[in-house]
Amino acid sequence: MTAPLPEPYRPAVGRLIGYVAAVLAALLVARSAAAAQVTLTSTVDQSGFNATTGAVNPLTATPWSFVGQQYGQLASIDSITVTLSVSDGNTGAGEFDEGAWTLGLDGLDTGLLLDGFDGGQIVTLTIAGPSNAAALLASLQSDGELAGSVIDATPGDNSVVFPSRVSASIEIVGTLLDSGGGGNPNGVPLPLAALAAPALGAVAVWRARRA
Ligand SMILES: [Ca+2]
Ligand SMILES: [Ca+2]
Repeated sequence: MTAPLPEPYRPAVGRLIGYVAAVLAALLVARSAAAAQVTLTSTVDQSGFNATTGAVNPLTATPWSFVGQQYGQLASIDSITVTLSVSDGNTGAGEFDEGAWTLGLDGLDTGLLLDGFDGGQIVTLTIAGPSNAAALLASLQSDGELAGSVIDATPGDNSVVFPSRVSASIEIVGTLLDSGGGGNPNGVPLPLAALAAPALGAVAVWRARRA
């Protein structure tokens, strides 16, 4: 059996490379943390729409507004969650409009299926998606607002109400632009010193042990 080399013979340069790698790894983690996600939220009154569905039907009385939130710094929209109330929706399981309704935002079809709104009653649901994320982001960033609608792929067949005395809410989770792109108050990377401190501390301990 061959005994391992005594500790002092292990090349110091190899250890230093290890510590440098640890610092770089910490920096990489910090970079990905800097590409942070934010959540934008808005709640507005529903439209009070009370009619037979057309192709696009107004859901929000006024557009959902994100003014004052970080919509301008988004690089992507990652998820959209909407809460709305519908009276006599007929998109419940087995009902005739099941699979036919999707959420519209500024007229764009998000692909969020609005199933589960049963006929004959007011139902409030929270549903998450979406598709068309890039186009939605562009429309959001044009004015900070998104008007909500219900898109009926089979229009003209469903008498519904989007009651006006309740509100509809939306939550948008997006990824902020990399702070290197500038102007992002929430994406400021940690100072290098803060990142390197743990690794430098480890080096100091190592050196003290060697002394
Ligand atoms: Ca109906
Ligand atoms: Ca329909």
